[in-house]
Amino acid sequence: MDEKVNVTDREKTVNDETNTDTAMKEKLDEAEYMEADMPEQPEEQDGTGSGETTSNLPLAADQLDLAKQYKQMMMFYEAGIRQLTTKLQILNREFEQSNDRNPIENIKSRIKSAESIAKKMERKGLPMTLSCLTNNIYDIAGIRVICPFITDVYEVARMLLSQTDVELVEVKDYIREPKENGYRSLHLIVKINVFFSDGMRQVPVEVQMRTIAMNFWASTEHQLRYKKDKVFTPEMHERLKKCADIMADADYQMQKLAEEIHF
Ligand code: 0O2
Repeated sequence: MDEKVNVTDREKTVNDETNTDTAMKEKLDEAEYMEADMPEQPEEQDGTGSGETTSNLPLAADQLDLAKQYKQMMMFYEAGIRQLTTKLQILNREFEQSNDRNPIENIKSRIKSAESIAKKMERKGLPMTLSCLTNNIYDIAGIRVICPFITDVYEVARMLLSQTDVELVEVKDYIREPKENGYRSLHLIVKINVFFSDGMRQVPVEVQMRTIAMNFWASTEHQLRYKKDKVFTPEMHERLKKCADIMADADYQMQKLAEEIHF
């Protein structure tokens, strides 16, 4: 997570590995009263042959510290979601005022679960550190925006990205280029400025934008896919893809109707 805070404040942040390392070393130094929780270590495990015992295992206190930092980090992502949701709600309300209809049907948000984060980091071969997490995983905070028409998706995206405190990091346009299985959606990774007591942070948020029809397909497909004990045959994949194409055609027809009546 990008931070625009001064050097003194930076020392307090969750991203500072050096700080974490120092804290870890301090905890190791005062480990005496923690020994009850530690498994016995064989002698000379530091490989120096000095006969002194050292431990590289995390201590309960370190883990508590880490848990605290993780919680704080999640609070930053939560704040990013709130800020972005408010922006989208304001745009929706403003559009309604001038066009008598809403370009946003629904906004949903989620923080990625610790389990999903760990799986993703493993899949990407990333070490399980907080700094690695914040620097490489950009969909911890996620917002899903559902719009009636395809043009609404692009208009809401345009209005959002025109704001100076929203920085575009990445676009994946699965509407123009759908996934092989038929998945359609516009994915944006943005960084949003959020002010905290010690300064401003740029919080990354993944925004998935799609139509009601695209969302119907994605939500039902997701439910079917997560029945892990069931195997999908190629014929079933084909049928799912066909459903996605039907949804795409419905979107196209609705869009044409809207244009014909100058919606
Ligand atoms: P969840 O539970 O939604 O968080 P990258 O992040 O760039 O390294 P990734 O994760 O493959 O690579 O990115 P991509 O392709 O942009 O897809 C990320 C998210 O899009 C997924 O999140 C889904 O929410 C959604 N998505 C992508 N493909 C499909 C699909 O075929 N069907 C459905 N229903 N959703 C899809 P997660 O992390 O898988 O899960």
